[in-house]
Amino acid sequence: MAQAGTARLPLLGQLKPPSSPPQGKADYTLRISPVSVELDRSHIISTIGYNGTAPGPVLRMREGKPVSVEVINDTDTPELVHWHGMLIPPEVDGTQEEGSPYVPPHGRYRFQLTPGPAGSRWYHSHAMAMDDLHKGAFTGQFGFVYVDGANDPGRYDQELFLALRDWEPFFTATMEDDDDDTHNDPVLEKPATLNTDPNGLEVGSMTYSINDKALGSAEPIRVREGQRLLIHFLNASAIENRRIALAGHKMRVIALDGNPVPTPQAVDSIFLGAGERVDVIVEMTHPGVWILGSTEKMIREAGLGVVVEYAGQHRQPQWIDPPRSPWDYTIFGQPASTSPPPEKTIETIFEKIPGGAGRFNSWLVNGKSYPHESEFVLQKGTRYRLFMRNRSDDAHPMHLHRHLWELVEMNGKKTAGVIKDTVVVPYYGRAVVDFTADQPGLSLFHCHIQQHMDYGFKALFRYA
Ligand SMILES: [Cu+2]
Repeated sequence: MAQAGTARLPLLGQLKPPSSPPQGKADYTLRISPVSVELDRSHIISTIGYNGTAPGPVLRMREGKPVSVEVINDTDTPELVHWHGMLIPPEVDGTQEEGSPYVPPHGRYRFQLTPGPAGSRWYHSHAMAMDDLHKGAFTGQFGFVYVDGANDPGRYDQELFLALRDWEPFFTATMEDDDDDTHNDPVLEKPATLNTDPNGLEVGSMTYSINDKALGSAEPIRVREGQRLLIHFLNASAIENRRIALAGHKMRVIALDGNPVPTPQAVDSIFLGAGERVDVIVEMTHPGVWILGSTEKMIREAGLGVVVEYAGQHRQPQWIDPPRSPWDYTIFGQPASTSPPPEKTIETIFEKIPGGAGRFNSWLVNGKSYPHESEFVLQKGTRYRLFMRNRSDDAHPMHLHRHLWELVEMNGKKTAGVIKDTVVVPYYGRAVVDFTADQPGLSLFHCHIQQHMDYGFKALFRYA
């Protein structure tokens, strides 16, 4: 949608609130209903989406300005709309475990929320799926929320919202993901003896897109030499972590999970766990026709990419493999703090029970599956150091609802100043974050891979 004087959004429309909404009408309306997604001309899939599309519209909100969102559920399944990365109360967080109300089948629910903090947030179904791959995050119920505020991304000529996505999930014994890229030196949490029981089925996919189009079927992102692109990436996958590159270009990372980083850095590729966002600035200095997409050839060729075309250039889109350097959050941080660490610590240990849920694996937090009744009780106003020890052979994107955490250590490497809501804990690795318990009410802590969450990989944090 072209907008005079602001960024062009070639791949997604935006919903803006009317300047003076009519009495009784919500600022935004989201309608949950069946949709068709035309990934390419010969591949149209059926799923559930918002407002007739998947992803749903980019919702633009202003930090601190209360809004109402009317959600109308045209399906026969109770639904939950979660506002990922927002600091809002449990009643509107869209999470059954926290006691948020469902949007009833063929019913509606009006959210009243105050958007914040500023930056790239997103909304998605938080319904459980279990062994039904047509529910929850496996559907097309996802979209960006961009909260405008004091963040200054600098000058740019185009702003793009790109959601990475896989479709048509199936249960499989073999996984194709980029977890090796989470790097693993040292393997601080590798158990001395490994459970060698045969693994249960995980979820895979063979069809991918950026937003709603497979590589080659969207209109190219059209650029001119000398332009600067601001790209908001979201990994909206229910399943997998992903690495992305733009052939011929470096990307300057300016924000992680929507929060500006202390030390922006230009990198050859970016890595996003399921649920994570990365904002980058790209200088268009290398005329040609290029592919922006997954660094995995098979996944890129199965749809996860989009063409970037300079004005006046006409040729086959080119791909160049970027150097294989491990993804490291800490390069965007600042030197570790020398002040004393928070006195209160929370220990979490993640383990997989291969085949622990019949055909599937089950997952333990501190030796047990959900629920945890009394294990995690927070004192309001207290700052905590949270240790996440991953004693499994998968990387897990861990998310804590309604709070922001500051990265202090990744696999033994100290840092400060990187503020996130989701962190990929490398396999057999460790992540340590600090956070302040300043959001009373229940808060869900979980792996953002839908199947892992459904089969035990979650815990409730509660306030005393
Ligand atoms: Cu997981």
